[in-house]
Amino acid sequence: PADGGPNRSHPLALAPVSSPPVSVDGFVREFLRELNFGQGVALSASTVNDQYLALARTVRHYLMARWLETMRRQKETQAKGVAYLSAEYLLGRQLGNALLATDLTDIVADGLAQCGIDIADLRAQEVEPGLGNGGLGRLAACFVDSLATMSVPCIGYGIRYEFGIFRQTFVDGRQVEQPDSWLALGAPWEFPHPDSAQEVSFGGHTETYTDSDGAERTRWVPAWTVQAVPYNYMVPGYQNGRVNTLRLWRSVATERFDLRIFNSGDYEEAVRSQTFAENISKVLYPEDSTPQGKELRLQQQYFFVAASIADFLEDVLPEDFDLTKLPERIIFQLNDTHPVIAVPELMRVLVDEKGLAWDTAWEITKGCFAYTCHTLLPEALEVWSVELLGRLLPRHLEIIYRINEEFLEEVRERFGDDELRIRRMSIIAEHPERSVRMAYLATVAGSKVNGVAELHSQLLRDKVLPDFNEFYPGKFTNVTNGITPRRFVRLANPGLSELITESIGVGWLTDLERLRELEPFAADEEFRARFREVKAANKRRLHAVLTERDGVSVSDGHMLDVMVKRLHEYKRQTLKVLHIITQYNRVVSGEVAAADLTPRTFIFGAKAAPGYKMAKDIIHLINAVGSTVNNDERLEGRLKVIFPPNYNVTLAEKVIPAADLSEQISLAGKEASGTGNMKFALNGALTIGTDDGANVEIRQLVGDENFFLFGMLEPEVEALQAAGYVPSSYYESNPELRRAIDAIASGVFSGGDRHMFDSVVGNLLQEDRFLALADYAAYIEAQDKVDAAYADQEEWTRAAILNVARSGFFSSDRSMRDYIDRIWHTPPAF
Ligand code: Z15
Repeated sequence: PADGGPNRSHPLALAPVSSPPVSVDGFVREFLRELNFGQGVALSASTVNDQYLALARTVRHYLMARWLETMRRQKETQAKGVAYLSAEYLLGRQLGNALLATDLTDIVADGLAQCGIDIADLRAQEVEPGLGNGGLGRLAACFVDSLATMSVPCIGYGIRYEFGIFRQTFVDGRQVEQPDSWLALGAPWEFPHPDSAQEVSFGGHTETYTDSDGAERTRWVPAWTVQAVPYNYMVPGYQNGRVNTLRLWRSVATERFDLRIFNSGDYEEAVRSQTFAENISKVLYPEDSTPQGKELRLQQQYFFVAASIADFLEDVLPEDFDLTKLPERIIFQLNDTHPVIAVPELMRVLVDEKGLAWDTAWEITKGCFAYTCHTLLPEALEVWSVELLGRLLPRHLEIIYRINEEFLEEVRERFGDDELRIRRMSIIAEHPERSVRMAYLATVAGSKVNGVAELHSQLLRDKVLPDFNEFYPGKFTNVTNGITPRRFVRLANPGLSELITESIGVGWLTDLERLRELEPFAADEEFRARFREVKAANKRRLHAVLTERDGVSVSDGHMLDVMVKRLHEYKRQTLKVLHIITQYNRVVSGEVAAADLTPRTFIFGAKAAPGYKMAKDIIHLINAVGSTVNNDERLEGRLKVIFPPNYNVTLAEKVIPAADLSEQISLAGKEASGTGNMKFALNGALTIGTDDGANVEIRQLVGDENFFLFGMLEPEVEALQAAGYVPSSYYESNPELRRAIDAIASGVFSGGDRHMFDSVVGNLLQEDRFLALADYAAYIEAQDKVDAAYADQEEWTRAAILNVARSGFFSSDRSMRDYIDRIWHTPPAF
């Protein structure tokens, strides 16, 4: 064309090139072509990694036409969509999911077999992108999966950390962190677009000036700038021909910045500045729900959010877009407070750069954001010191101050000069240092604020943000979390999936409430036998995985009792340990014959934040109890403790389908939702759990008789704490509890060392913030009931089947429908 641009009307450019032919021969040709021409090796000379990379690239070719088509249609229709803003996406391995989405699993397995390759070996080669810590990051991954499957327009925005969540190892039972070099062997799923980089600036100062119309305006004069380079990932819907986009940002030094320093002659400084810029997306902060207030973390947050907003406004929207219509085109969903700096950023862009009036910009902004809160722990609510925020983002601090002033003015208009209320509701806290309360900013700016389970949303309204709930009637809502059944049932549990499909037909995977049709099968003896056989096969598979991975075995015929989640005191892994020790003591004291114990294997999986001392001490204790229990012959092999290091999505997919019992034992009122709890129920484990988070809804759905409830309710917790909780009184009045704690303190699990676990014991007896001792008796009683129930395998299986049949509600497809109906108003767009 005359203007030198691409010829968009070339006949072959009108539509994306079609997908490669879907046949075994066609696949083999494509695969070998990738291996030879992409990877540059002959099949005979290729390594497993070569083969894996070639396979991944072949499979992504099959998705490419659909991806391009999805983007083309979205550009054309400009249908309203979601921009999910999340600092974390805990994706898990991509290959299996891509094969499932394209329905190519069998063709690919056959084709590889013809090449003499076992697909399982290639699957095992993939290093999962661990770009998240735990529940919050995995939730984001489930949500984008569901939106693609439901054909809802969505861009996921986040950070391409060079190092994801650390790899956990144990040395003498203690956690040691290793860097997660997930990119080292190649990154076949990502598409970098350095040409679409955005600039993100920091520091400096603001100044006022008079524009050409004579208006007083402000501009930000930043001190330094980095480039944000987008890396796109495909988010394929399940066999629906749609592929959405996940856009993760990587920081690199700007050429301009480098050159300036370079030209000044300071080569070393120029290289240093490059390192400095690249630090921003270097590593995921490993604290799950305990923000550290580090400057680099705020840099990360602003970095990805500023790049995303610029990307959306400059590259996604058409050039002539009327910005006052923005709320009709996009909703920015804030995944916790981590991206909340997006609020003043959008204001800055609209007012300072686009020249809109403040009030107009504020109306737009309020219509474009919604906020999800994921916690109730006060220490998890993010605040940034005014000193730091003002130094890094001076214009944003000014904007936050003005938002706060106008907001507090509204509060005054409504409630008069109620200074206590004003101080309580101010976005700016004065003590212990002047700081910005990010959750308040998000609540003021958001069109909606949601909690992640019924109980959590209620407590959010009543306990965490009651003033705001009063001030903004109708702003608060609930969306109970969910999980994607594609990954956590279909991929993780093919045996169960096949049994389900044989029984109720296809279609349940995208309409999970249809699992209800399994209910009558709970009464069918033959079905129960097959269900048990699936569980047994999953245990054998787990045994094979753990033998290969860690050299440990899962004993045949044991109940598999699983507690997998981040290590946090409120989740109460120590309560689980006290139960194991109690069982141990019952046998070594002679009260219970080993032969009368229900054989149980306890599996733990948990990473501790590297700076969280108590959590690391608890990991050490679990490992110590494990090695004592596992090596004590008096137990006759009837109790076993396994703690495979580095629990991640990949391991979860093997552990959860094998579980009989799911441990969800947080102190009532502390776990916002939990999502592991849902994965277990959907894979036919029974839950022993407190009345907390989504456990409440699981129990209501599966029925009390199919759930082991124990422990204080949230109001009882409140009351006990108000009355003054004295943990040692429980120790003194419960002999079995005393014996368990004494065993730790007397060195039973530390080769006679009486001080090794002082911190854990001292904390339990003197502080016990999460009331483990208060719930101990009830927990042991419930566990004894579990043992009794397990003895009747027919009844147990019946209950397990009903757990599956009645948990369809916990599909993240349902969560997405709720977000769409209550918050986003973004219908599917085909
Ligand atoms: C995180 O993983 C969760 C909450 C947080 O505030 C942070 Cl910073 C990280 C978890 C909740 O603890 C869990 O209960 C919930 O299920 C999950 O988010 C997803 O909502």
